[in-house]
Amino acid sequence: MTKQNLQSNRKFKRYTVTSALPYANGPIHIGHLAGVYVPADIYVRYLRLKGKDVLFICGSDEHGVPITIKARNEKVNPQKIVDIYHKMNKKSFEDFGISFDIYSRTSMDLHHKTASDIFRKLYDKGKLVEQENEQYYDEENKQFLADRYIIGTCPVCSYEKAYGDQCESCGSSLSPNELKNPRSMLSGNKPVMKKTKHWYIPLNEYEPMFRQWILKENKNKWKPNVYGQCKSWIESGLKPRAVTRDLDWGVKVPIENTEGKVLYVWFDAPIGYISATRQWAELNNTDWEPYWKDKETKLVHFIGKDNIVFHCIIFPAVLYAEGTYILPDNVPANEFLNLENDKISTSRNWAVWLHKYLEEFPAKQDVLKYVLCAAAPETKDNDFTWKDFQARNNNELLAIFGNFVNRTLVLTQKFYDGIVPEFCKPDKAEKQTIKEMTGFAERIGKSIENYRFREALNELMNLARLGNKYLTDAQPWKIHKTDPKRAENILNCCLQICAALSVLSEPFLPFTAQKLKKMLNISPMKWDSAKKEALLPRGHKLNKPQLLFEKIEDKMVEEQLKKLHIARQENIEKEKPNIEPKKPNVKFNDFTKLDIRTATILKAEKISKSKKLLKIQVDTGWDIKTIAAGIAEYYSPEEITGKKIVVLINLEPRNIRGIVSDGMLLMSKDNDGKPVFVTTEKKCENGSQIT
Ligand code: B3M
Ligand code: ZN
Repeated sequence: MTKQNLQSNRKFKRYTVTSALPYANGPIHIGHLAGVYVPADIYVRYLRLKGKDVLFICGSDEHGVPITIKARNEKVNPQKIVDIYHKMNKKSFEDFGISFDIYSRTSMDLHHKTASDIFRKLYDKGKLVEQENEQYYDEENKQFLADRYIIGTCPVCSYEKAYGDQCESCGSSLSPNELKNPRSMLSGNKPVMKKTKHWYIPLNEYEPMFRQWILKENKNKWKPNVYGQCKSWIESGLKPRAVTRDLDWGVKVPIENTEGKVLYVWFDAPIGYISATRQWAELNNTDWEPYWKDKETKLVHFIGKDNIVFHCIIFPAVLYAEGTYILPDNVPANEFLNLENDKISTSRNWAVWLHKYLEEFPAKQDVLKYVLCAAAPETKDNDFTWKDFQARNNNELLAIFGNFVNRTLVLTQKFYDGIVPEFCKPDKAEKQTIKEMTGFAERIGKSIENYRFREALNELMNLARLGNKYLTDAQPWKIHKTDPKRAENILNCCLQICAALSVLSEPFLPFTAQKLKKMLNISPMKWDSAKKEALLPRGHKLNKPQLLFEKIEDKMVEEQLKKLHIARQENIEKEKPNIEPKKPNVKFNDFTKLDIRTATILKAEKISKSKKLLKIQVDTGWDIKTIAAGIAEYYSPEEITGKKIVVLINLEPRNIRGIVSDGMLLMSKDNDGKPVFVTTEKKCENGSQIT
């Protein structure tokens, strides 16, 4: 990232740091962590070590159509879905060491009140535009259809299961009336167009404000990827944005006669940061407003790139229109993290789930946090691989950081019985090393303040490299008999570096920092104490050393990759419940015994004693056959006469209800379960072989 987005040195009284509220309809995965929560936690932990007043906010985003769809698929109430994942995600974050001050939720009453109060204030101030337009309506369910509840044929690629807002096959973003043959996901019926009223925030009216606030004031302060997205949104012309929806799950619209309408999820969700702050203030018996209304507060939103417009344009427009809130000082959005060179996908189960990782590696939170920070998609999409995870653990954490600390502490135990030795008349090497050590706190801090966390982490590792190299070069174990004074100076110097590491690693490796402080027998220190030349006084008693990291073997990597592929395969089968499970493999020779031909239906007739059967005569090119087919409930004899079909012609004849059926039509089922004929893409002569 260029040095252009240097943050101003303005001092703030307090910091409100938010991180995107994950939808409570699924677990947290490494993409969420790398994109949002790891950088946010590093930033907050650093600010706390600098003695700042910081409030770190998160919680579950519990409204929105994806949750209602999942609830519908699982035939439960949406509240049941959000209760499961709110609890799971809250615990995962806690176990992983993401240090929120509160993990709230938008289904709580206080949020409904906060969001509807803000909406109502905008409504009363005349800041919302009322518009009536036509929307798709499901007459059977007496419900307007949100975009995701409408499926149809994509106008771009003809994919038959495109959603009303997006085609997942070709990625086109769509609007419902562009879909061919639109169907309701609720009833399967064709929806009708019906008038409905909604409220809009006229973003276009705030264009001058955005041009000043973003395009001028934040041009060199916000990350280029964020600034660029906002710029194109503003330049393309801001339009009124709907802030209500026809849905029965969400924050009710606080206006008379709006039954069945709720606030648009992206109107209410960011207000969830505010309601979470109110909840935190109530729990801590303090005032919430300074964190959202005092200009001396620095507001920072940590999000992924898909949320930029909501946090830089829509939510600020709402707060600006409300009139008493501050706007974000920065929105350092990250790009996306891929997994093993493929997009992370919940639906395809292509992910490393945080709760699963914590089950398998209960004591390796810091390793994952380290790797996700080192591979963070700060300026472009990046890739997580288990090989890289193993390499960074073994070659960096273990071989540099862990190895340096362990050798220093073991040698101090061995030569000085775990007591910090004297440090007098140091050599040039010691003086130089200590001087260099004192410069890291400032550099790492600057990188963090500029949201360059990969750079900050690398600088932390440079401190460990400094110690590791100095110890290896100085070799105190060789001279401690011949030059005991020098050996004392060397180990004292190394111990000071270990102490500096215990302070400066806390934002990145909190569990390791805690362990290291325990071994050094020191209590938590402020960030700037690492600028001092001596953190550990002579004579200070150390505790017994223990290993900070352990080697990760190839076997672990192989196991994880295998799990990933199996999980994806299982998910494909699970995700398509109406897909018959695959039959056991057959040998090629078995297949070649089947004689499958193109054919034409010459004649069809109902059978008196059966509702299901039709007696069909087909010309197979080889002969004329009679076949009994169970399709009478779906097709009339007239409509199938003359149809080109495909037939298995060497099936042993069977007697079906008095008919000697001599062959089998090949058929499938459409999305509604109706039998459909298999046929060839182009017209073929009767008798053409299917191979
Ligand atoms: N629930 C998460 C997402 O888009 C969305 C963030 C809300 S932050 C207010 O992945
Ligand atoms: Zn498409």
